[in-house]
Amino acid sequence: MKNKDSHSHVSGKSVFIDDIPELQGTLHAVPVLSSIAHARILSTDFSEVKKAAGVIAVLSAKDIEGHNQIGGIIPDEPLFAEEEVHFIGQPIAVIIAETHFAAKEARQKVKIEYEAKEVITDPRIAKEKGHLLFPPRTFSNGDTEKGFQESDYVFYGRADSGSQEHLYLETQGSYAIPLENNNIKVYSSTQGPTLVQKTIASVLGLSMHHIEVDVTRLGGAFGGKEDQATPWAVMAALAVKKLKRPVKIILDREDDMIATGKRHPYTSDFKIGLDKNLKINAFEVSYYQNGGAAADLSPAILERTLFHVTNAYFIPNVKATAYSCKTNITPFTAFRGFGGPQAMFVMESAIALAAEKLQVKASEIQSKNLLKEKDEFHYGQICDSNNARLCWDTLNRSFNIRQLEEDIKSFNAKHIFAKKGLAIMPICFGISFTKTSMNQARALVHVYQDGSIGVSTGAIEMGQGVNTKLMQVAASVFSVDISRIKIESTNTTRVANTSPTAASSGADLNGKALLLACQEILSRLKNKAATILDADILDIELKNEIVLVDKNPTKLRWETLIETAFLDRIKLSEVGHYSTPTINFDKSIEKGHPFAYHVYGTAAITVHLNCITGVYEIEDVKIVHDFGQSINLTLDKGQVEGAVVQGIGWVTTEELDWDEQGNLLANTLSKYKVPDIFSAPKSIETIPLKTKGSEMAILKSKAVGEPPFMYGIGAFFALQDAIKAFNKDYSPDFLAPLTPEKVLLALYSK
Ligand code: LUZ
Ligand code: MOS
Repeated sequence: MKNKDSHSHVSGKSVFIDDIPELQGTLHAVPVLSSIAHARILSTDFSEVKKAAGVIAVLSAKDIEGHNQIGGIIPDEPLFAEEEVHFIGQPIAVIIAETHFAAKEARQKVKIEYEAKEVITDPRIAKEKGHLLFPPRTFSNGDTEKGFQESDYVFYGRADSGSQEHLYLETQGSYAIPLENNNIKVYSSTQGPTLVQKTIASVLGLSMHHIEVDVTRLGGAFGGKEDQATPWAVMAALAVKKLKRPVKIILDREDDMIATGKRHPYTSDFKIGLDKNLKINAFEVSYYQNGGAAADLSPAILERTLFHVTNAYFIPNVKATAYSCKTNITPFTAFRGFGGPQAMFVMESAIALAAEKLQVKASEIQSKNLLKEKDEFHYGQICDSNNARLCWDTLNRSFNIRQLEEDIKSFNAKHIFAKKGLAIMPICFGISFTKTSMNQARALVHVYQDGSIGVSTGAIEMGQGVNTKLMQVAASVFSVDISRIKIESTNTTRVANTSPTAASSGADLNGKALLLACQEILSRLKNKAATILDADILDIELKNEIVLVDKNPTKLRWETLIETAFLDRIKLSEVGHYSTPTINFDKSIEKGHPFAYHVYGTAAITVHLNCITGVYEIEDVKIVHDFGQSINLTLDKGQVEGAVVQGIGWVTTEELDWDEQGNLLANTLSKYKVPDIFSAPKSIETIPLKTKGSEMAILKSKAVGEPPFMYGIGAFFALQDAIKAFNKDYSPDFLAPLTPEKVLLALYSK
C-alpha cells in the first residue's frame, strides 16, 4: 500500500498550515529576533514599529499574563528575552500586522540598545569555564583501567561531528483562532501537540482545557518540531488572547534557519584498547555536546548519546561521560537519531583510528566485535538476538562484498586521478523514549452506523506515513477494506496527553493503542454475530467484510453486522490505551532495560572521488536492514532511503558554522548544501533481513524512522578510504562533515 497522502501531495492538494482557508480578520505575526549573541538589553523602542502601516500591536514579555517560560525539561528559556539575550535569533517580541509583509517591513524599525557580553560558541571553552546546562552523566560497565592494562594496543583520538539543519520543507508555523469563552483553537506544525497545548496554557495563564491543538500533517519535521514548534504557536495564541482576532505566524526560511535549533555538534575525546585478536577490550569517551543557550531537549539527547556509545558492538569495559555545554547559539534540539549518531560517529572513528594504526581493515575490527545474543549492553539491558551478526553476514554474502573490494582495488590501480573507497557501517538503535513515562499512547475509534470507521490517535503525520500504517492496523483487525478507514487530524480534545511523535515510536505506540481499541470493538461485534448466527463466539471470524463461522462464510456482511449492532445499542466507539511493558531505567545507577527492542542493520557505502577537484559522488549504498516483519515495505524502504541520504548529508556536505560573534554563516539555502538528486547515491539497495520482529513492535513491524540515518556515517569513512588510495601520507582526522574542500586538502596533505 502506498502512502495514502501520495496523490494529494503530488497534486498540491494536501493541506499544511498556510493552506488553511483564512478566517475574516486574520492577522499575521513576525517575530523580533536578537541580532546579538550575548548582551544585556538596555532598552527596547517599538514606537516607530507601532506607527508603521498595517501594524496592530507589538507584544513582548510584559504582555505575558502567565509564565514567560517555555523550557520543556529544564525551565531555563523565556518565550521573550527580558533583561538579557543569549543567542542570535532569540525572540524579543512579536509584531502583529494586517499582512505578513507589513509586519516584516515594520520589523526594520525596531530599536534595541544592547550592552554586549562575552560570546562563547566553542563547547570546550564553555566546559573549561564551567558553563554547563546541567550536570554531566557517566555510563559505565566493567573496569576500563583493567581493560586498558590487559590490552595489547591502546589509541587515543578526537572526533568532532557537526550540526545539521532540519530543512523541513514546511517552515515552522501556527494559526490560532479565538473561540468563545476565552478558548483558543491552535493549528500548529508540531510533533508534540500536547506540549504546545501545555505551554500555551502556562504562558497565557490559562488551563490546558482552554486550548485545543489540531494537526493535520507536517511538511517534514525530523525532530525539528518536537520542541521547537512551540514558541511560534505560543506567540500566535498570545496575540489571539490580546487581540481577539485570528493570528497566523509562518516563519520565512531565513528566520527559521537563524532562530530555530538544529542537531547538536559534538566534540569528543576517546581512548580505545584492543587485544591481538582485534577484540575491543576497553573504551573510554568524553563527549562535549554543544547545547546552545538553553537546555531544550539536550538532557534527553545527551542520555541517548550515552546509550549508543558502543554502536553495534559488545565492549566489556566502557566508561562514557557526557557534558552539555552552554554556548551562545540557538538551543540545539532533537534531530533524527537524537544524539545516537553523534555517539556512533565517535565509536566508528575509534575503530578507524585503530585500523589505521594496526594496518588492518576497519571491517575486521567491526566484525570481530559485533553484539551477540545475551551480551549485556553497558546500561544493563541484555541483547536478545544475533541480528547484528545476521545483518553483517547477509550483507557480505548477498552483495558479495569481497568481490566489491577486489573491484575497487583494481579500479584504483587503473586510475591515477580517480579513486574509489568503501566502508561498512553496522548500526544498532534502541527503540523507546529513553524517558520511560513517555512510552504511552491513546487512540479513539468510532465505527459509524454505515460501517465506515474514524480513527484518532496521538500520532503526527509528517511525511513518514504513520497514518497509512494506522489505516492498515485498523483494517487488519476488522478485516475491512482500507477505504472504510479515515484517519482524523491529531487533536488534543479527542486524544489527550500525547507524547510527541518522536523516537521512531509513533507507529508502535499509537498503533498498539489503536489495535487495542479495535480489538475491543471487534469482540463486541463477534459477540453480536454469534447471537445473530446462533454460533459459538469462538468460532466467529471476520474476513474481508464477511462473517465466518468455523471458517465458513455466512450471509452476514460487515455493514449489516454494524447496523444490527447499532440498533441493538452496542457501543461502537472505544478508547485504546497502550503503555510499553517491561521497560525501566534507574538513573541512580544508570542501569535498566530502557528499550522495547533494538533495530539492527549493516550498510556498505561506495564513493567515487575526483582527486583533482576533491569532488565526490556516492556511488552506491547496499543495505541489509532488520525491519522485523514489515507491514509496509514500500514505506519502510522509503524511510531507509531518505534516512541514508540525510545521514550522508550530515557527514559530507551539510556544514553549519558560527563566527566569533555567534552569527550562523550558512543562514540561507544558497549557503547550505543539502543533498539533492544529483548528490544522492546513484543507487540504494535494501534487503530486508528476515527476523521474527518484536512483540512490542506494531504487528512485529519494527520502528524505522531513525535507525537507518546512521548508515550515512559510512560515507565519511568511505571517503577517507578513497583519499588513502590516492595519498599515502594522509593521516586521517575525524572532523565531520568531510566537505569537498576538506577532501581536496586531505588529498594533498603531508
Ligand atoms: N525524543 C525524546 C526522542 O523525547 N526522547 C527520546 O528518547 C527520543 N529518541 C529519539 C528521538 N526523539
Ligand atoms: Mo525525533 S529526533 O523528534 O524522533
